Amino acid sequence: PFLAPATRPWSTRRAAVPTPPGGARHARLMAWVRTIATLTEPDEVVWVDGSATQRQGLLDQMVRSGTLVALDPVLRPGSYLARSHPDDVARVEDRTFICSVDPQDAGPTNNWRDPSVMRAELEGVFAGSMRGRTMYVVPFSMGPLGGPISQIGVQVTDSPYVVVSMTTMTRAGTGVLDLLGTDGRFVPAVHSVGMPLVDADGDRRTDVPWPCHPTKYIAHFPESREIWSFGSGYGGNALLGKKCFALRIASVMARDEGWLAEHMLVLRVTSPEGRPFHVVAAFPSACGKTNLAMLQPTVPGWTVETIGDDIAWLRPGGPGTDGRLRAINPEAGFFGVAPGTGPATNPAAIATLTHDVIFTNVALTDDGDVWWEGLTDEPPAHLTDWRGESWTPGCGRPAAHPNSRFTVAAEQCPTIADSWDSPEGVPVDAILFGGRRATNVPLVLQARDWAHGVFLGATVASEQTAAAEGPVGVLRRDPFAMLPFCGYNMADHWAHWLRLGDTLSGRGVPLPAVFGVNWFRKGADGRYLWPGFGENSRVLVWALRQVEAAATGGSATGGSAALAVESPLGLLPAPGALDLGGLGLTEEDAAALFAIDPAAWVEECGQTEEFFARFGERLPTELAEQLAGLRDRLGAR
Ligand code: SAT
Ligand code: MN
Repeated sequence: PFLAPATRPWSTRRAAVPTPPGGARHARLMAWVRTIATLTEPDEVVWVDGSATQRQGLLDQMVRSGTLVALDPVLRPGSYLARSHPDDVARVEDRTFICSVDPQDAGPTNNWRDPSVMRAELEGVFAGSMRGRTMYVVPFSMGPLGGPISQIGVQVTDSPYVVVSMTTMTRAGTGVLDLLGTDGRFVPAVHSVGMPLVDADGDRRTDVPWPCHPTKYIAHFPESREIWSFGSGYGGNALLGKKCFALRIASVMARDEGWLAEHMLVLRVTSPEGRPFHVVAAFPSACGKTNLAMLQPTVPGWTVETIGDDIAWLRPGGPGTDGRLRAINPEAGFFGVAPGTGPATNPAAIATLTHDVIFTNVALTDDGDVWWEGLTDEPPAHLTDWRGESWTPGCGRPAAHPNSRFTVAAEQCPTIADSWDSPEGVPVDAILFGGRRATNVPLVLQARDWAHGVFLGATVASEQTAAAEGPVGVLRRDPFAMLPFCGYNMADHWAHWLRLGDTLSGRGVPLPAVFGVNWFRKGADGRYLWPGFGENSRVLVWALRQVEAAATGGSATGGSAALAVESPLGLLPAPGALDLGGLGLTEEDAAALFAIDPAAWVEECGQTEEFFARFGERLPTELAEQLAGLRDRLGAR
């Protein structure tokens, strides 16, 4: 139960909120910071200015306190290793709450909590939660400062690890306060690790390297655009600009304001003729988004550059533009999974990680460098594992946690596009949706039109693997790869996509082409049919040639040089139009990559119907029609 600050015995010290650099111009911001400081009772309040000096000071302080290990300055300059509490290693979906006034607005796929009940609960847990600690105030911009698609947030946190991570992952510091002026809009985000250093009797306790709390709250208030996060220091739970703001809260802002906040990578692809294309792609976790974002194409003459690897904000271009959908990467860094990242799978990521990286939960080598499964074929003879214990090959434990991460500035990536931080964003030519599907879904297909594309997005699923809970082979539905990230009713999200398409078409603005892709189809013998990684460029080339054909007036399916053929699922590459040569594929493999089994698809339509039924009347009729159309084409009606 909430204890009013005045009745708490330890509340004699109230932290003074210092004037931020540039002056206390924004009355609402100052009042909010004072309110949070009064509730959480830190020893001190510090404004994060974004300077290298302040950042280095925090890094040095964390080395002294044992939160960070400084890596060897020659092998890995400017880099550090953090080891988290063993129970604070991932997002906590069952403790992630959408606190909309109406439960229907959260929808059947989110954990809903009554906002007033949650507020009271949060006041209880945050009361005095920063005692003995410093409260940092981090003003940050998602997207280039002042850009037409960008948004501002302010996070308070008692974790220096979160501060330095936020200064890498977002544009943080005093420039954001200047932009906010006296009454600019910002999303307030409160974060505490939930382990005060002074107890109710006023006794101090010693800190631990990774403070956290067993009971976590990742709470979102979509109507008031607020975030409250308690008990965790892990990225997706604690770096509140990322999933909490840039996806859950931003998706609600986008719904209300006519734009999109999506779980998508952003690529710039240039053809041999020098024509640039921009592609966004949504994939669920563990489906290779970072690898595709940093893809090294194998198709001669084509180049691929990185713009973003996790989140895209898309907005119709304003006055003075052609009005097409434009995308930015709202982040400024990558928070990528380390295991499986190696010179063969993602050389650009390896080159990105040579300096100035914060690693979390990877293994430490005896000479002060890092290692994880997949970095090299053979592990070193001895390591310190992610828990800080001695490790030797064959000991039966992974050296790095499977969700161990790197945090690094986007501009360190050798394949980063010049336009990656363009404030206006880049025009979107193609949208890809994909999951991990051993069966049914072809390597690539194109949606017939926008509504069909929304249907492809709404029906994204990934097959359950043995590694996750639940029976193997069962489809986990992950519409738009947004299942854990949509801040409102998923069916309303589909309706919003349909509406946006209507709006743009109504203005005569061309819409991006939409494709479904699947790198993970397996043969009858259980082998992956497709080599993936750099060879995925072959699929991009086919898709973008389709985009080009449509733009030059050629029909996608017509004519003798047709690139595509009709199928019940959508447009497939015409024979020979997608180059499969030189990959060692047998003819059966090549056919199996695109095979459509009508009986299996009729079965899958039944599962889609069940899934759609969860949304009741909120399901847009267009999607029910798409499902009926698919059944018709399969001959199932
Ligand atoms: O949620 S995180 O950003 O920490 C990682 C992810 O799931 O993409
Ligand atoms: Mn993600």
